[in-house]
Amino acid sequence: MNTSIHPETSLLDNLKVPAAEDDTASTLVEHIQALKVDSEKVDQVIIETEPQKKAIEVTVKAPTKDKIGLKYLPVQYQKRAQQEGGHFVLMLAGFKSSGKTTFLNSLFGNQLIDPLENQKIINNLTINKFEIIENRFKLKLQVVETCNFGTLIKNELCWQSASDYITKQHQRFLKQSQKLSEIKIEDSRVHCCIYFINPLINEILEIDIKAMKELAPKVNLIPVIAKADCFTESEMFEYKKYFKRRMAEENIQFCPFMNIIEPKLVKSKIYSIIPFSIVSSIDFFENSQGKQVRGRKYPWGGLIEIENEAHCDFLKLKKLLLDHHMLDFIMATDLLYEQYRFSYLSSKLQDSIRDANMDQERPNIKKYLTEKDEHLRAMKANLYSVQDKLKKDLENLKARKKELQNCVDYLEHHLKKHNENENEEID
Ligand SMILES: Nc1nc2c(ncn2[C@@H]2O[C@H](COP(=O)(O)OP(=O)(O)OP(=O)(O)O)[C@@H](O)[C@H]2O)c(=O)[nH]1
Ligand SMILES: [Mg+2]
Repeated sequence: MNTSIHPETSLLDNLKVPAAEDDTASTLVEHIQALKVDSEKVDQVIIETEPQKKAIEVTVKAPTKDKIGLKYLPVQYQKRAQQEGGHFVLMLAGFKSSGKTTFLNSLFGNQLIDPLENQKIINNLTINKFEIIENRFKLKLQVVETCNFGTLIKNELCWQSASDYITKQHQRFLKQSQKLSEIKIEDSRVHCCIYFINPLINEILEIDIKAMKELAPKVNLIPVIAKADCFTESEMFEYKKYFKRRMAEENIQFCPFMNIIEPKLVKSKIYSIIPFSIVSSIDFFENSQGKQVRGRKYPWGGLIEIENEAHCDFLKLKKLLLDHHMLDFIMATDLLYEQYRFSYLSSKLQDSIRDANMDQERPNIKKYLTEKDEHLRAMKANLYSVQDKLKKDLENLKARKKELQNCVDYLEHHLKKHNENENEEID
């Protein structure tokens, strides 16, 4: 229930609550009376009544000079954020020499990383940390860049290191948050991954599709067409159409978690523009209006101004990332992390349920095995006795055979003798 109170009249007169209807109402009245004392300093107060938790809005005139009141809460937050600073982890993924480092330098208008400098590569990734200060606000920036993408022997898995890195940071954050420790958790979860599509006209490489399919569900992924100055305006228009169609066919969704936080942002500032056409440079040139602009100048005299929205989408992406929606990316990362945590913990739970079931089943299995064991032992004993019996029978047969052989020998001997005697008598 919302009730507006005119400052000229009493709080109680304006409060449309039935007089002392129940305990809640009378408690509320006490609350309001107590508030009356301080009401001069308060602009808006929200009171929650127990147990129904109805919100009652009270509007009171307040002098502006005192910096007291809820309206100054955002100021306190702002002050605190200013003191603490922020941190952002940006991943740049894509083919070798697609312009990742030049894009980073252009984004911050500074040579943060020298593209020609040899970087320490671990697991096909380089990691650089920076502290960027703007108007006394400190931003800790961590940049993770893929290396050797597309140049490995097993190229079909070249995105694996980027994907593993993202998962590992979630794992690390989960492990650290499970520890009951006072130490502040170092959060290195990736807030945004800019994916540099290989600039081929009328084609998206299978490897790019596989990589985006792998990364899109894990991180706020933004696809960009690197070196967009290789495209004409109509080629770019057609390519963007083709890209959107292919992504729909492959069911690849970009920044889906942003939809929960900022559905309008996803539609208007991400989906309608992706893939962002990017031209990067940190060099300044004079444009046709005599203004110094960052751009790329070509031998035939043409100039592309990277921050001119008529030339490419660099400025739109810069505004999205740095000026207006950095916090949304951070919040969407929390949701992605929660999704990771949920699936990790539920798989752990399933494992322990399986183990518990095994524990329950263990006595039955043991009984079954003992029974089988006894049965086998009995069968074995039976076999031995049959074997003994057969052995004995064989021995008896052998003895009988011997006896019979003796009889045959005896008879043959006597027959022979008898024949000899007969022959002698005839002679
Ligand atoms: N034409 C054109 N060239 C660009 C653009 N961005 C970068 N380059 C050039 O592309 C080359 C490679 O740029 P890098 O920024 O080093 O590319 P990378 O992706 O960081 O390269 P690796 O770290 O080696 O994978 C350089 O010569 C850049 O000047 C662009 O928008 N247009
Ligand atoms: Mg690089």
